[in-house]
Amino acid sequence: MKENELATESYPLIKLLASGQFCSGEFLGSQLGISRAAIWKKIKKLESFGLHCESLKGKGYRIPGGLNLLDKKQLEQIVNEDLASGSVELDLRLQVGSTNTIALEMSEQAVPSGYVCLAEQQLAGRGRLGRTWVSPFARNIYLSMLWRFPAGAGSLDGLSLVVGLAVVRTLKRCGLDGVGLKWPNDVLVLDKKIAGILLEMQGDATGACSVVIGVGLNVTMPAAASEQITQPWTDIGSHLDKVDRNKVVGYLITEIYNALATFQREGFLSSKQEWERHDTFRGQAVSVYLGDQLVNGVADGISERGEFRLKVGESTHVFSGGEVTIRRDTNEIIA
Ligand code: BT5
Repeated sequence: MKENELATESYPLIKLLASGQFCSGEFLGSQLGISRAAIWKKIKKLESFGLHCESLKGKGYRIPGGLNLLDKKQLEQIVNEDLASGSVELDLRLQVGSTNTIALEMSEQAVPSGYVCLAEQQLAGRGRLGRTWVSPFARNIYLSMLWRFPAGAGSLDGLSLVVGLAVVRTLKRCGLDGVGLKWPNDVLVLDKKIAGILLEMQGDATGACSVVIGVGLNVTMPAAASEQITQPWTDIGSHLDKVDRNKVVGYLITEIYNALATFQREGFLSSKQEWERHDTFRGQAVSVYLGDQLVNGVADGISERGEFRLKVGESTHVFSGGEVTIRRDTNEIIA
């Protein structure tokens, strides 16, 4: 059985246990039309999603703390109320390799700007330069939006920065303070990474192109999964008591949609000041890694096209996206 088939098969049971309350084997069996022994077998399989299920004699089974599952109807309602103009097509999946891969496949069909693939879990979530995005089941947000740019790739300077701002606006609307940006694609809260952005393009520099905008945003990261993250990280749940994942996703979708529509009309320049207000590295000693090459200097904001500016002595170097990784000049290890 393939992994996503297992997810589909297990989902009715996951929904019954999502409240976090104890459910007896008998109740679960009657709801799903199977025996108590079959329920026990299914409960064991939930471990493969990183879902630990407690069992107590006389009470039954529960997922401690419960799960805030994504709900398509609820999401559509939030997005429809929140989006002033335009429209979004929501494609909600349980388990995928990468939502970016699905959206890239959809971009080859006649799907318009605003198509969104969301998943409860990614088995091969990816970051830039072949890095991994840790994507446990039903805890965080994994989202990819497709956008078509008729003017071609030459018009996309600063796009990932604008998406970063959309994530910042979302987090602020949810009530989070201390949100900042790290060029080109990280969103930080009090210097720890809470979200990452991965843009993948199809088309060429001169003709029309399609861009898949992938965003991973941590909501309530389980401890076991967090052990795989190779740099300081955080999630919304560490800063706010109550988080409604559907609300966060709904806001995130409308903020990204609005940011892309504005970017398409106006380009990056109108967002530059807002980006600079959230720049966490400005004025700090940093190292820029360009493949094997290393340049040390002081972060000096961004250019009008959204490039990273680095002061080295009296001169200023400018770096555009792609192969660049920036680290603070400390001993901390940042991937
Ligand atoms: C990114 O790459 O930050 C882009 C991440 C984009 C993820 C989304 S999820 C939806 C869509 N589908 C995908 O397959 N991808 C996109 P990068 O700058 O290369 O950062 C990767 C690094 O971030 C890793 O090497 C880890 O150090 C760290 N990391 C991995 N998972 C993390 C997480 N959940 N939270 C915080 N940091 C993480």
